[in-house]
Amino acid sequence: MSPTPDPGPSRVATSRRSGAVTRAYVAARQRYGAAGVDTEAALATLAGIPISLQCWQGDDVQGFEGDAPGSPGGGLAVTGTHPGRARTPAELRDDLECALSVIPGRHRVNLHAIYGESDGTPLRRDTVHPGQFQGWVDWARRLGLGLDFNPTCFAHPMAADGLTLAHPDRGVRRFWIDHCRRSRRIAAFLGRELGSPSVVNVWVPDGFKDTPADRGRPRELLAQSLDAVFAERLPARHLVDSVEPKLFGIGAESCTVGSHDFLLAYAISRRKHLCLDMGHFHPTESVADKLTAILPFVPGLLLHVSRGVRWDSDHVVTLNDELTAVAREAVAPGVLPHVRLGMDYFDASIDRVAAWVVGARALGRALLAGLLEPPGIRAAETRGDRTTRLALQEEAKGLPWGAVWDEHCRRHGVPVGEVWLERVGRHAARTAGERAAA
Ligand code: RNT
Ligand code: ZN
Repeated sequence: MSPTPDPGPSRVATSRRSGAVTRAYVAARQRYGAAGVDTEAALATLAGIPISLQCWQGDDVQGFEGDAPGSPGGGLAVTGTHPGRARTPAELRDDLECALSVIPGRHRVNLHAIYGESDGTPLRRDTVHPGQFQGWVDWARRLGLGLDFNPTCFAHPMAADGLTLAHPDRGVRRFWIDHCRRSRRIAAFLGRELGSPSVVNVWVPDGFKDTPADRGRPRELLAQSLDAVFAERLPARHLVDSVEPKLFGIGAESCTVGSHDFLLAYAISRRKHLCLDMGHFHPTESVADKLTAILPFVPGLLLHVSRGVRWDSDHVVTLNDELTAVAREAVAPGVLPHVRLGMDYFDASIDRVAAWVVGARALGRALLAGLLEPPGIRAAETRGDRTTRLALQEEAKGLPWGAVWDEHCRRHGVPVGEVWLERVGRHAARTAGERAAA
């Protein structure tokens, strides 16, 4: 008789823990069932929602052009001096893999044009091409990930005036139009190679520090430039075009050319996706309220899930009221198929891999909480019973959604609870030496 292999103490602890997770889930499933919620259906829906992880969190928005300045510019600012910044595509992918290994579900990665890899040709905005993203495609294919894309219209001498697509000089505009056109081709390449449409999101920092004398002409130019960017017809099954408005940026406090009103109107008139970045509005404005207000008039929405603190500070996303409210709106049955989710923040003050994980797990929890909303809340509203609606909304906050989230993590083979920190810590320890040496 062959001896039973000793599972070892940590294996035993894990399976005990796993049993506890399942028992808590079974109890939660019953509790939710009593409230009319099918937790299995919620978990199945959650498993099908991809989150696009922003590659730029891993290296403080520096990219691989080689001559990148310390700051990303364009009104963006990365703060913090935490060690361990990824400096090469291999390091960045290694870090992303670590983050993805502790985020439950099948997700995506969001690239910027500055993250290409030289294929013998120099990395330049005006010549960037699909071949420079072959390494990302190979990697994404191996991991079963989709890739999204962004032209990088900042951190460049041609953006030094704070104007790109809306610049009064035709040559400068042409430069950025070319860059954005090339970016669309790269996105189409990513979408075709990976069999999943790539969202190509155009954000330009164009704006004025002080009161402009003419707000009209730059907007006319931006519309013309965007029309030129989108003129080439590329297959919708390979890419999704999106434009991202913004309230203001540092050094562009008095007027943003691509303001919310302007790009909302542009997206509606040109049938483009609109990107709603949670840090791009007045702090008391509800981004959650915008989804159903805009969606009937555009083909879809891209959410840049972020956390502004006093301004568009791009703090790591946490499970706060705003996130819960946005996620609740995003998972509504008529909305979810038309919304794509991407993270957008960059924090260099803490471990960068942990920053990805904290934000993505927070968003996952928020989405799940939305999917687990008891139907009695809507029913009460339908019959005009506002008292019950309010009471049930409050009671729902105390339902055991945490146990359902833990089960989601268990089923997807990722650590339950804070155990993920150990894996990220080991990764940081493994990479610290080589990154400190350079
Ligand atoms: C800037 C926009 C934009 C960028 C990224 C790097 O305010 O939010 O989406 O953060 O493209
Ligand atoms: Zn954004």
